[in-house]
Amino acid sequence: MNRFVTLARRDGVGVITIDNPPVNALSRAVAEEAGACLAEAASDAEIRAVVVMGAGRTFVAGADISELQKAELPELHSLLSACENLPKPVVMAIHGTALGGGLELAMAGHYRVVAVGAQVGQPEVNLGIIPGAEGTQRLPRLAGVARALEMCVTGAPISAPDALAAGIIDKVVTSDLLEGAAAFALEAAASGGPWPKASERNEKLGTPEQNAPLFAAAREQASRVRRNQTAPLKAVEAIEAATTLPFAEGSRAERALFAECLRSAQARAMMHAFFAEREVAKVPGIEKDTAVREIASVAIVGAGTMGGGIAMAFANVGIPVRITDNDPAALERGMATIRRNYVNSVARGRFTAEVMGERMSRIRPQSGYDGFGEADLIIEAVFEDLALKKTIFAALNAIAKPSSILASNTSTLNIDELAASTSCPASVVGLHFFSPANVMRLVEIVRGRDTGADVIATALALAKRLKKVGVVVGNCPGFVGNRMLLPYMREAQFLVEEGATPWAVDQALYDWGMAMGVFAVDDMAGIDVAWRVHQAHKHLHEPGERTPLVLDKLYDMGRLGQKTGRGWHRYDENRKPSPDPEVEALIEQAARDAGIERRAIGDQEIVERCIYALVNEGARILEEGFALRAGDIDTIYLTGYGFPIYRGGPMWYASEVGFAEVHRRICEFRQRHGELWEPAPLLTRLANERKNQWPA
Ligand code: T1G
Repeated sequence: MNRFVTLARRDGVGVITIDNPPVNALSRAVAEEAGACLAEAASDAEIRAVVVMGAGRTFVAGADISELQKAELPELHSLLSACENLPKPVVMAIHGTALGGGLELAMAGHYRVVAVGAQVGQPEVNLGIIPGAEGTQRLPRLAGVARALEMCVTGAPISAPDALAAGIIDKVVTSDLLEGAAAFALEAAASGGPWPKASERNEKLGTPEQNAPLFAAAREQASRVRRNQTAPLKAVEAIEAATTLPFAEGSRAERALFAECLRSAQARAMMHAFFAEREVAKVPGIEKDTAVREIASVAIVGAGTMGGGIAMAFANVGIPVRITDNDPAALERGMATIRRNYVNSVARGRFTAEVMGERMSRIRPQSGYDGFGEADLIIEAVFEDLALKKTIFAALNAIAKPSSILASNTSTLNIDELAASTSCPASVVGLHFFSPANVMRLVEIVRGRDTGADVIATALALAKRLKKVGVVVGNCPGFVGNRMLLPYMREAQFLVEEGATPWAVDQALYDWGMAMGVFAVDDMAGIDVAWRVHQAHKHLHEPGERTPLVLDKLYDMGRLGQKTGRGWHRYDENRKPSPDPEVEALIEQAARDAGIERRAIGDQEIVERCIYALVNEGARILEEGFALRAGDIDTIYLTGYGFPIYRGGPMWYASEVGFAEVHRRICEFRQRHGELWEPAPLLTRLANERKNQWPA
């Protein structure tokens, strides 16, 4: 008895339905059962044509990634061949998504009929692999080399109309999909065949002269948009094989490249990241049926960079926003920035001026708190000053409606202290967005001592609605992301005092994969912001503890980063950074005055001291319970701090290096640099127990 795939007979059409919730992943069992249904349909004289479709919300969203994670090679070739060589027309009826192995299965059919709103794609590079079920061989034959390269190198899905125009699908159905597909299939059957096989279509494969510039451009694009990632380049290689080898040989070449990718550290890291990002939504005490408060309107206090970006994030998904600032000029500047950002997006063709108009119309600037009493959610986004925030929370408490949620965008301050300024601590939560808030996917959802389960559930659902990743964290100074960032930035500053230059530190971290170097991030966010965080955390330092020497000097000199053209680096009018000899001299002098011996420092030490500082603090956070899982910490760094996806996040990276080795290096750093490098007890325990997995 099949568990996942069924064959139904419908007026001469054999309807094969794949039902493997939630996304009909093509697991080994599903592939086997589908093959059996095809064989049955082939031998049933009553059946003149076959329609294959998915049950529930989508067609097939790919091979089962949990099987791939075990480096199990999916065996799909026999199913694909059975489809393509069936002596009856096979029509793939696609709704929702046909991704990865799902599109590859679809392309093995003779025809593809798609519902409006469906998307198709080869997103395998997002998992550090390439299409492994003949997708790199059939797609260029259906859509041409250029389109196939675009889809496999970027991994971005395309819409039904684009897929139709590209020749990937045959028809977009506006009415009932099964109806439309069955009719299409019977028409094809009536034609008597032969029915088109993508594997035999060579007319779009181009000539070596035509293709050479395409492959060169695709390799350049792969290196640029997916820096240091191997899979996109392997995908280009596989498509190249499609243009130079017969189908069967090209498919063998693809399978070899696929196997190579599947067994790579990058694929392990990116599959970890895939599941970790989905796991963050599973929070103990928050069940699928936990009550969620309705959020139909939002109000924001503070129209600075963060307030403005947050307003855009809500307006972009259709939620009206009121925004106020006690400084009318700041409110005006904030609205001008919002408008400028939208104008830039229209200019880049992201959406139309009409859409811009709709979004702008949802953002209502105002002075004072009129109407704030109607808002379902009020977010305070003023600069980091506890006293000011407490005053604002007390004022909001007086006007907010009982069902309203009061949230703070603070990046470091104590949520319980803010909640204590209200009479409804259960409705108080931290919603820590990342700059630019209309772009960055991460939202740290800070759970206070009294924050209600319904408020956490509401925040998680809201993050999904904003197309962001909400990660629930505990209420400690700096929460998770920024708390780990402090030792990371501390080490970077110590490294330059000991002999490296800010430029060399940034280059080493960038080459290792970080989206930006630590000093470039400081300069972008503003040295004044880092200075304020530094001041706010001074009380955490032990007496006599070594602290960075130069940041305060830069602040005192008005070197605030990009916005003043000078920070750790120097910036030209296009904000292009370059090394600043004045800062290097300033650092040398500060080190000399502090009696610090300077020496040559290599990239490996730079990377290890910065990344292991992250890991060590992450381990403390985990054992103190301020993060639910190591995967949550990884997701925070991957979606909020520019950590390279192909390294899986700091905690995953440490488990790949091996806890014993990370611990050994940390002990060496403690030996040389002191107690700041005291290894986290959890890390010491795992290293001693020779374990390489963080506790679940
Ligand atoms: N395998 C296993 N589980 C999957 C899965 C998959 N392919 N896709 C999704 N899930 C689970 C996910 O973990 C979550 O589980 C639930 O489904 C809902 O997902 C041979 C080798 C389809 C766009 O890369 O992009 O085919 O947390 O929360 O936001 O060449 O899921 O509920 O327990 O993301 O609506 C290629 C991956 C595979 C697509 C839906 N395919 N999936 O998004 O839901 S490699 C992909 C997605 C391959 C072949 C190769 C998205 C989605 P849980 P969700 P969503």
